[in-house]
Amino acid sequence: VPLPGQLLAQLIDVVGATQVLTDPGQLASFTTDWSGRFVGHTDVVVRPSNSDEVGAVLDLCRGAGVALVPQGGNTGLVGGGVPMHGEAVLSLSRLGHFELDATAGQITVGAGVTIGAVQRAAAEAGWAYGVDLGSRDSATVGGTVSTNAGGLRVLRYGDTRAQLLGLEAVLGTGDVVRNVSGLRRDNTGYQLASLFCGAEGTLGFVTAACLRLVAPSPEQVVALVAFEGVIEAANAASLLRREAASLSAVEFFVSTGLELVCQVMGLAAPFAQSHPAYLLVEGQGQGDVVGELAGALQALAGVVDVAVATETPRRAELWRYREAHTEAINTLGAPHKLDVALPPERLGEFLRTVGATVTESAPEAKTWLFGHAGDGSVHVNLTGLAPDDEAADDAVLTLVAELGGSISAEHGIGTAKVGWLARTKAPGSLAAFATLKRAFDPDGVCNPHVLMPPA
Ligand code: 2HG
Ligand code: ZN
Repeated sequence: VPLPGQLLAQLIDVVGATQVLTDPGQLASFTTDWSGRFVGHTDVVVRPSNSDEVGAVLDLCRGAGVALVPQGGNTGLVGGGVPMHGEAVLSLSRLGHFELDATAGQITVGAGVTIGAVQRAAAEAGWAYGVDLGSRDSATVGGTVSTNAGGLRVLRYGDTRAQLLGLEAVLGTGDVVRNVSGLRRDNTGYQLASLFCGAEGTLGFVTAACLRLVAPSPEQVVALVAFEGVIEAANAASLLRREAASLSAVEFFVSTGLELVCQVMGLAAPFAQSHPAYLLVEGQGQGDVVGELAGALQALAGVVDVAVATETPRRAELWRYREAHTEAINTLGAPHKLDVALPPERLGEFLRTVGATVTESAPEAKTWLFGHAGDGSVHVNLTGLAPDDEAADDAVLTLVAELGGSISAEHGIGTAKVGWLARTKAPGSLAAFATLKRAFDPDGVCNPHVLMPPA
């Protein structure tokens, strides 16, 4: 659908000519996602600077029957923030409002503020923010709220929903939900903030959020633990949770991923020998985190080698073996990215069999496994596939559903997994989703191809 001519002029009236982009050169970075797999197209990117402007842009687009895709840091990885069907792009990166309450331990920020900026502001005020992820300096508050991003410390602090004390959002109806006062206890009816968290921009657009901060952790330790097999590593991931109260992360990877990371990043291998599976285990707190972690590691079976770090640079080096997976895998060509969850007692079985499942359905594909094993979630990256060849994705997600897991543990559904949502969601839940969508976005202009097919 071509953009109605007068719409551009009206959008310029609201946000100014410099914030309505139509030049193809300027549009390119908004139409391709970070991984390179999702390549969309659009006629216009609109960049409002506050929630009133967001509301006005939404009103104009609704009136003209033009759908909008909201975009933050464009690091979502499942095609939820790129205009795959020619939608207009609503870039929220200019919403930079910032307000920290050091007494209450909370921060109210605009949707465009990055997670890294929240972390740094929290640290300066003697607090910390519980969510951390590799894309911290690109990913924004609006995007992480809308996708309910998890990241590296879900095990300890929960996902983004668990940090959310309040929210401001413009609904598809034009109504504005504004509750960023952030009282810790507010038990007064429907939790609209929670509803917007994970809605992926399908009900309206998050413009600001109030987030809880947590106590800082002056004592930190990281151990890289090598295992004789993936089953042993998976069992250990589950057991560790009850062995150390200061446990803050348990991340998994295997020998092929580690070798690729070392080769692409030019890093020395952590151990003299290669091992089948690894856990990066982190403890954080204000007490004897080293002693606690040492005790916890002794309780594990199948450990063949351990490297421990307490000093910041060495801890960062060990983390890099895990965090650099995403970047290293992207050098092999745009991967297919799945982020699945399994019940803890099925995780080992999944990790052991998923590679063969992929090979059966797509012999040319290569499987990369890494992720947040401490909370039962794992990233399955597939390389060597055409962007739209979904046979291997289907095989993996079918296995996940058979094992009682979830087709998305942390990145959300986006456009990538719409076709599989019904595998693990019952008809009653899907009907309730559709009812909410109709009520909040009756004209279907808010990210209409994401999460569910358009009505
Ligand atoms: C991570 O855990 C991110 O590093 C990205 O969620 C996962 O690249 C991926 O598939
Ligand atoms: Zn992840």
